[in-house]
Order: sequence, then structure tokens, then C-alpha cells
Amino acid sequence: MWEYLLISAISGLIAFKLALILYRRRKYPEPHYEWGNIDLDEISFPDNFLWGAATAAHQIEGNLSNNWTAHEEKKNLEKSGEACNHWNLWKDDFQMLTDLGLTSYRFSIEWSRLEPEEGSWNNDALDVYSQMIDDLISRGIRPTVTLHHFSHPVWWEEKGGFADENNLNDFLNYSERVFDALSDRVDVWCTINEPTVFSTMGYTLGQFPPGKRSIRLTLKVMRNLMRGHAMVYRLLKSKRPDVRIGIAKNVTLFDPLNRWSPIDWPVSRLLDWLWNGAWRKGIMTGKMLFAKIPEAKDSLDFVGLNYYTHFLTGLFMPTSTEELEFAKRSHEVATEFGYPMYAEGFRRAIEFIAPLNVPIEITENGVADAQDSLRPEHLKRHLWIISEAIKDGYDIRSYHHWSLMDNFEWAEGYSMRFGLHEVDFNTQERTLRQSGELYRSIIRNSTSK
Ligand code: GCO
Repeated sequence: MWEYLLISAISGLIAFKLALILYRRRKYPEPHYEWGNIDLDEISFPDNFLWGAATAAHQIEGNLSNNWTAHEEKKNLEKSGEACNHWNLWKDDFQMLTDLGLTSYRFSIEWSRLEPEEGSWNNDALDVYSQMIDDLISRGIRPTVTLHHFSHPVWWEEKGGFADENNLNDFLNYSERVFDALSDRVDVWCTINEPTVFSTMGYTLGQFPPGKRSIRLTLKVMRNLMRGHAMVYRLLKSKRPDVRIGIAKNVTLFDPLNRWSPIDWPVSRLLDWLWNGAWRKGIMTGKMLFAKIPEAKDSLDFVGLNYYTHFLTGLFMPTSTEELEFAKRSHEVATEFGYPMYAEGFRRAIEFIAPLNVPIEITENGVADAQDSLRPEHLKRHLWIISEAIKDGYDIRSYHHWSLMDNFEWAEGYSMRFGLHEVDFNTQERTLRQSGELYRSIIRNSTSK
């Protein structure tokens, strides 16, 4: 008798697992296109579409002293040092924006420059950002400002940064100060860059400052980033309801390595939930990861989408980036970072954020490719995806290529080169890559129509 029961239970379980796999295979398809059959030149964009490039302060400005430089020291990483010396060369760099024909530029403000010690403010530095904005506007380029792109002052990190809810007021004060000085000319703001990358890289994988490895802290930081974003959104909107405030969200897709595996599926669904789903739910409902954050509900005037790739997940998930081995499908090309080029996922990422029901700005998309052998194709595929999505009714307003020039790629240092311009870090000479020329001509064709 009991054998019969056991056999029935096991077969029931197997049937259930199989049904679940079949259901998931349908519900979460992983499309791959025959790119050879697609005419990538068949693209069109609305007249008011904005063409841009993106950078971040710590990656380009040079000679900073912040949580990141402290981390570079502590972990004996490659130093960001002079970076692109953009703090001194910004005028020349802005000429490169003009030469490309860009109409939007996304960059970030470095909090550690403005408030190097708690409560003491450097107005000269704020004035430089103000001059940058005037210069961009005089060029007909929309300044798109990010308030927090991974870096902040050392004193704030020492207080616990985003790991302590009590610190959010400091972030709010800093944001308000910048906003008061610049919002007469800046209409589009991102509060925080990539909350999930910041929290997982800094608090789970330990590759970003503060180099911690704790799931409890990661979840705490995720919630506090949501709270910090919402606080800033509410305050700034109360000051100037006409500005548009959003966040830059990295949507990484998680697909099961083996689409028949009863193990790979739950891993991919769990990671997708932690990385993407919980965040979207927070914005849509004001509830996130077992916390109520009512002020987060509908706290976006637009959503910034950063898209790079999909991760293929399996049983052995890495616990540090050194162990990160990026799997790819046999028909996919690996980028220099190791992860595959998967432009099809860009459409999926757009579909994922669309229910937020606000306009979409592509705040980042690009590829590490020192030889520039993949970037032209990468650019064309991703622009084709946007063009198709717009035709299908998605409200996408801009595209910002990551990045204007090679720069300091965080834990990878200077080894990963994402620039439309190549940078010689000995001479600070910038040279437009072939993909930069391609981008320029796409913009020219699209705007002259
Ligand atoms: C991020 C950041 C950028 C990166 C870019 C390339 O995604 O980590 O927003 O600062 O440099 O994405 O990896």
C-alpha cells in the first residue's frame, strides 16, 4: 500500500514540476532573432526624440576623494586617479557632444565635491556644475542630471550611507541644495542610479564600497534607496512641479541556463524578482520587500532604463564577482565584459517597465569593446529595437549611449572600454571611434528627415 502511495506522490510531484516548467516556458519566453534577416537600417524616430550620451562624475572627473577612492585604497584596486580629467577638460568634452550632434547629455553631480565635510559646502564646485549647464544649454543640449551615481562623501559612508535610514536626510539636503541652484535650467533629473546594482554590488557581492557581504544589509539598503528616492522626489516636486524626476533603473534579465531544468527556473525567477520585480512593485504599490513605503507609490515622472544583457542562471550562483562566469547561448557573442550581447532583451526590458505608465528615457546602453569591433553592430541592433518599440506604441523619449568616452569602470578599473571616443589615459587625448562616427551619421539621418 505505502509503495503505491509513494509512487503516486512522486509521480504527482514530477507532473507538477513539469507543468510548472511548461507554464514558465510559455510565460517567460526568451526570444532570439535571426539578425541576418533584419534590415537594421530600417529605423525611424520621432522628430522630438533626443539623442544622448551618458557619463558619471566618479568615472570621468578625476582627483576625487569619496567612498569609491577609499574603497580603491582599501581593496587595493586600480585607482580612478585622474580619470578623464574631465573636471578641467569639460569644455572640450562638451564640444565632442556637439560634434556628435547630441541633444541630451546625462551626467552626475559629485556630492563629495559639494560637501567634502559634513555641513561645509563648496560653492565654487557647485558653480562649475552651473557653468556646465549653461554651456550645454547654449549648445542646444538638454542637461539630464543624476544626483547619486554610486559615489558619495567619505563622512557619509562612515555614518553608514544608505544602510541607515537616519542618513537619508543628508541625501535629501544635498539634493535640495543642488536642485535650488540648478533647477531653473535643468528640467530632467534622475535621483539615483541603478539602486539594485548599488545594493547588490556593495552589500552582497562586496565588489563596490563598502565591500560588505550580507543579505540582510542588502535588503535594508534596497528599501532605503527606495525611501531616499521617494523623499527626494516628493520634496523637489513640491518646489517645482513642472520638472520631471525619475530614476535610472538597470533592468538585467535572468533566464534559466537550461529551460527544462526544475532548478534553473526557480533561481532565475527569484533573482528576477529581487532585481526587477520587487523594485517595480515598490513604485507601483508603495510596498517593497516586506516594508511599506507609501511615498514611493507613483514617484516617477519618467523611468530611466539602463539595459545591457541577460544572465543565464543555474544552481551554482556566484557569491562574488570573481566567481562570475557569464554563460551565453551558442548563437550569442560574448562582450568584453564576458556577458553576452542580447539586444532582444532590450525589448523585454522595455515591456517590463512599461506598466509603470510613465514615459521611458533610455539612460544607458552600450558595450565594453576596446577594438570597437562589436560596438557598431551592438549600436545598430539596440537602436533598431527602440525604433520598433516606438512604432509599436511605447513612449520612449531619448537614448543615451554609455558612454561618451572610455572611463573608470568601477571594480574593473580602466580595463573595460565603453567609449564612443577612445581615451589615451597618458595624454588624455580623445579619438572618435568608428562606432562614434556611425552614431553621428544615424543621428544626422534621423534629424534631417
Ligand atoms: C553601471 C553604471 C555605469 C557603468 C556602465 C557600464 O551600470 O554600473 O551605471 O556607471 O559604467 O553601466 O558597465
